[in-house]
Amino acid sequence: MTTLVPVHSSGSALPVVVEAVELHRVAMPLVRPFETSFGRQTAREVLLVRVVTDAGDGWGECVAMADPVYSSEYVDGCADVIRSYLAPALLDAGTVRAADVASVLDFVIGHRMAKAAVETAVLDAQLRASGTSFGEYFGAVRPEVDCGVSVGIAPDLDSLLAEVDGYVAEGYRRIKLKIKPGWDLEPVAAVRALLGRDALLQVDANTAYTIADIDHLRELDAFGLLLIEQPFVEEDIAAHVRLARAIDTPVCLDESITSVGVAIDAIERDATAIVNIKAGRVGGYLEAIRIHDACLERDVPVWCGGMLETGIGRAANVALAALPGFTLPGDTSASNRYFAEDLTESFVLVDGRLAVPTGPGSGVTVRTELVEEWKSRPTQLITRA
Ligand code: NPQ
Ligand code: MG
Repeated sequence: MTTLVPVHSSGSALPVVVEAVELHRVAMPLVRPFETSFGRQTAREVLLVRVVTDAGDGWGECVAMADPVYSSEYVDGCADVIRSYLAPALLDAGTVRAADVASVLDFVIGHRMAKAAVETAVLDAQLRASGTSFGEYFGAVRPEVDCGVSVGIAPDLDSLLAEVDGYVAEGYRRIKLKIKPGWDLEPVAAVRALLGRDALLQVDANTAYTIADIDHLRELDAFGLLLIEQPFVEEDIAAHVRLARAIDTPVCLDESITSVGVAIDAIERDATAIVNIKAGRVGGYLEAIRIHDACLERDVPVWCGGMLETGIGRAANVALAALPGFTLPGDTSASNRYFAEDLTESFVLVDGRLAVPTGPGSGVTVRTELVEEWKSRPTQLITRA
């Protein structure tokens, strides 16, 4: 069992001086295309941040996609804001702890995914130097986490059922189906019939519906879903309140939740009964923990979202998902759900769970030769002016 260590215990909060920031771009082929209401992905274009500090190196993975279709942030934009603003501010900040990074970067509005990657890299360096794991630092209470899997929109029902069947055979404890208008009631009915009544099943619309669809979405109540995730545009909390009043299926926000303040507001307005926590979307793991704490205090269940992370981001997500309020299986799937080969040790599903890494920092080793071999852009090095 993981030992509980307070987040600000002195040993793990030894500050570091950031001497350089490296930006690595890697193109990772996906084992199968991943289609959502916002498009079809065949590869994961990923931005990695490495900080070089006086106490050693640290890595952070940026969750932004190549194109601004899930969020306004995207890889080139993140690389630019880090190179032009975030890295120079960090290099000028002197000694910093991860807990100081948000205030150092606060002068930049938004750009949470870029900030999260930078903060995570500093946290990784700091914890590697002090011999503390992410799990210990975050307050993990279990050595492994229950895993679900997110299933893309398929070309037809037969291929959807075959894909879901494969994941069930691998041991996933919860299935999430991507839905959109024209791909909702039928696939959900077919998958519910395949899985049986008791299996955990949920859907994610990635903002594809409008309030004109409320009567239609109510038909999902027939399928005993755990939740419906983000049916409407991220800015429209009120529309989610209206749906939540009309439907029995719990409403869960993803894209809308950008900070602990927004999370509390959405909970208090009954727009969301369950919260999807993605550290990248909210500016980092420290803000993600604040959202977890606020939800736990209000008896709102949370689960850990996923952004097709490599092992670098996956390691941190698995540690986060080991906090006590994460009572639902997350999108923390095994490495082989997305990639034939990962940038770190593979995360392998055992009895539907992934183990929380126990080594210092993220606990995984970045395979720098693969980062080099698969790079899709020249590496950028940012040092003090
Ligand atoms: C979600 N993730 O919960 C997101 C959306 C998503 C696992 O369903 C490339 C990079 C493709 C990030 C496709 C899951 C992606 C991506 C979907 C994120 O809404
Ligand atoms: Mg989602």
